[in-house]
Amino acid sequence: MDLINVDYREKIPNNVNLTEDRRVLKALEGWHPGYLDWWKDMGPDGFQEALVYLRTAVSVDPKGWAKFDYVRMPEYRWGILLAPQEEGRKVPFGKHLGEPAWQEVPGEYRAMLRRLVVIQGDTEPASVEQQRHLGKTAPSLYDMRNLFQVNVEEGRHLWAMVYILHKYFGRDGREEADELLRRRSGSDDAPRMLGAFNEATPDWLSFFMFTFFTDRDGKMQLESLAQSGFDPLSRTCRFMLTEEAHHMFVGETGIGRTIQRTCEAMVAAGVEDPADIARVRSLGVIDLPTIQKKLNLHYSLSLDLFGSEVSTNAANAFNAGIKGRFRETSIDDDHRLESSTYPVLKYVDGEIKLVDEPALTALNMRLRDDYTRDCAKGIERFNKIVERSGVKFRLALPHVAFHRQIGEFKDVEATPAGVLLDAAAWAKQRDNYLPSAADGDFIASLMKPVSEPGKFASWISPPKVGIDNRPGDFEYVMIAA
Ligand code: BYC
Repeated sequence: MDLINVDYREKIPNNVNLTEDRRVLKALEGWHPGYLDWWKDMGPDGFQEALVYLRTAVSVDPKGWAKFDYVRMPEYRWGILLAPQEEGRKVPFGKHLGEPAWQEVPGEYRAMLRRLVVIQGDTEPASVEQQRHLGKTAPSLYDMRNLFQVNVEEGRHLWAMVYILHKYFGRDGREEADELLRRRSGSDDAPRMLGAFNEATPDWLSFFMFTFFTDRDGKMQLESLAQSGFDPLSRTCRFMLTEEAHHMFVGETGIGRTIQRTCEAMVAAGVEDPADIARVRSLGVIDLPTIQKKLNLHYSLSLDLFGSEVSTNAANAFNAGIKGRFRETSIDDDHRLESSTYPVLKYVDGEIKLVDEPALTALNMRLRDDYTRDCAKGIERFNKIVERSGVKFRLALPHVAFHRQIGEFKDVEATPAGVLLDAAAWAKQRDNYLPSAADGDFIASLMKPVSEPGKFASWISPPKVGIDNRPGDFEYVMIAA
């Protein structure tokens, strides 16, 4: 069995030797029809028959792992791909530091591991559900194709977690895998597990913000799970990260192209004041203050995904060797954190203060700080686009106390600058900080589909290069195939 290239003769393409693993193969074959039903019900609405120019993973070799071709999405080959096993890999942190990495689930950590795998798995179909209506308002065939690429790969990431559940968790794993197909984003009875995955993605700017901010949380969480002493989880997450990079590319270039178009239109029309929203909007582009509000919303929702700043769950998972830090193996310390501290931003006696906490319980805060640094670099790239155009405006990440539902700041209100507000002042100011209903209506009015190859909606610039180096007028989606 070739563990680098994937066996595509099988119904479920894989590099985990499924043909030899009858029990798991049978369990996955049993789960497959329910998955397809879910995809048809909850996947991209109205485009199930379209031919989409998609990449499919055919190998886990970093040098050439994907091939591109036209595919109908329900026929996409969702496979199970793990990064190759590293000979002699050791648990890289926690109290088992230096012991051989586990190839089976350690009994004492079973419940903890299953919970993390289920939470990770739950986010993947949730995002497909959130984005299912967007195809109908795609600003171009290029963007439509990118949306569908992200969607099929989130579907594959669900497969990745379901494989782990079926292979390593027996009967309760099978039940959890079924539950992953039962919960629905935004449902009252059976919502998805984490807050941001129950929010609507009403328009394409939200989609780009989601892929910039929320997929970036995905990257941070996957990086931490890729460090796991439970080797199959580590290998699964390592390969998922390869695909995740494209999702963040879609977000970053999507926001960047939106900003670019706004600035170009402002310069061409001689509009100098970015706050002159009515004039900017009359040009058929999204004004920069509204882009800032969308950014405020999606960043704050994504910060909630890191859990509480001080968390015994996080400490236990680290101690156990189950979930590490971002790029754990490149950090120069004892990888046990028994006696070190980490500064945590807290709400103390009516003020926001940095307080030293045991580093072990502060792991969510640390990962969130790594995330914030990564986001901030992206924001600077956006500011360069604005600067180059000559428009005077700067985008910025809001303060971490702004608009939070989880953790230290969940019971207070703060401005994007981090100034605390009482409830009445917040209610008055809210629409200056977060998208208002009127902002939503304006953005919705721009969401007119454009389906002629090479053409783009008024509010977004074309990309610099095509996917798979295809020319500008390439037909990325054959809608009426
Ligand atoms: N919403 O100790 P605490 C991705 C719960 S995104 C609702 O503060 P902990 C993707 C928590 O479950 C990455 N509930 O937090 C992106 C716990 O409840 P129980 C997904 C929340 O456990 C785009 C209680 O509050 N992967 O891949 O240290 C597209 C106290 O928890 C929330 C992961 O997240 C919330 N936001 O950390 C597609 C990795 N936050 O159990 C995909 C796996 C906390 O006491 N998950 N709670 O009833 C984890 O590592 C951790 O569970 C969390 C929370 C980081 C989520």
